[in-house]
Amino acid sequence: MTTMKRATFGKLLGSLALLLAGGGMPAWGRSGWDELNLPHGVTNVSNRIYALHMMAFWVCVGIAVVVFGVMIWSLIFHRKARGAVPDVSLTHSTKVEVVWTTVPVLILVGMAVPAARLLVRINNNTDSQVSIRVTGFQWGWRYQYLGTNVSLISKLSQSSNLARQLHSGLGPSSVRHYLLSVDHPLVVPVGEKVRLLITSVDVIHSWWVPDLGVKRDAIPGYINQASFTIAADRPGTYRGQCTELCGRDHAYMPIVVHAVSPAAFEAWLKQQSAVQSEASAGAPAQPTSRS
Ligand SMILES: [Cu+2]
Repeated sequence: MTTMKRATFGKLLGSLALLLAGGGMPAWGRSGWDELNLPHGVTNVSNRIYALHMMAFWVCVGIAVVVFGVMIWSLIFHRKARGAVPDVSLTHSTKVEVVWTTVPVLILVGMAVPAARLLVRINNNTDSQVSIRVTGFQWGWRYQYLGTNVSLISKLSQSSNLARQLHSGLGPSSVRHYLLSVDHPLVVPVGEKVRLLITSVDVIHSWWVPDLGVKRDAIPGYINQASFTIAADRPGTYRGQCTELCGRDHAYMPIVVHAVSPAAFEAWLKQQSAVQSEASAGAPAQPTSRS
């Protein structure tokens, strides 16, 4: 092994050791590692999804360590060079068969029970305080706040839209949140359960915001439900994308959710309602954005 190869190998081993120890990666930093992993998110459900994901991850790591450990140990200590001779008299062992059947069954049941519990929780859309109809279309989203006259058309922001075009004079790196920003974000209150009624007017889309733990298909002719409650202490902006390949501009219909306090949400809804009532009385509706 050359000195360079040895140094690279040493760096890799060092990084792996730090990673397994749960420490920060020297080059990536904590945020870099977080970027590679599933996000914790800002809802109770997204946190539970994360915990379940990590549990499954460590179970897989444990299985890999045991399986590869036994395999490597066998390769080293029972190789022909050491004089190992196959035991041809051994045809089967009931004891071993019971063990290798029971252990995986117990592992699977142990993972399936919390997963099923979480699925039931994810699909509980009752007792929501805010209901919003989400309609996917080529290429954007329409949000209608049920019980009000407020509705928004949310499309890729002007800056991202320009930067994606050749010879526009604007480069992708010059745009903040390139392809992840919109003209009119969805505004929701924190600490309240928001129910989404998701559908589509043309092809299948999918509404996906990882931080909310929500990913639901928007299917023409069907209404799928999803709900989330953003933690009261986590107002902010959360971004997502259409995650069903829906055609030419599939990559250009992002989702942006603004989570604000319930009081700010009520004020915003009132203001939007007044603006849109006025607009519908005269010119075509043109909702204003909060951001
Ligand atoms: Cu789409």
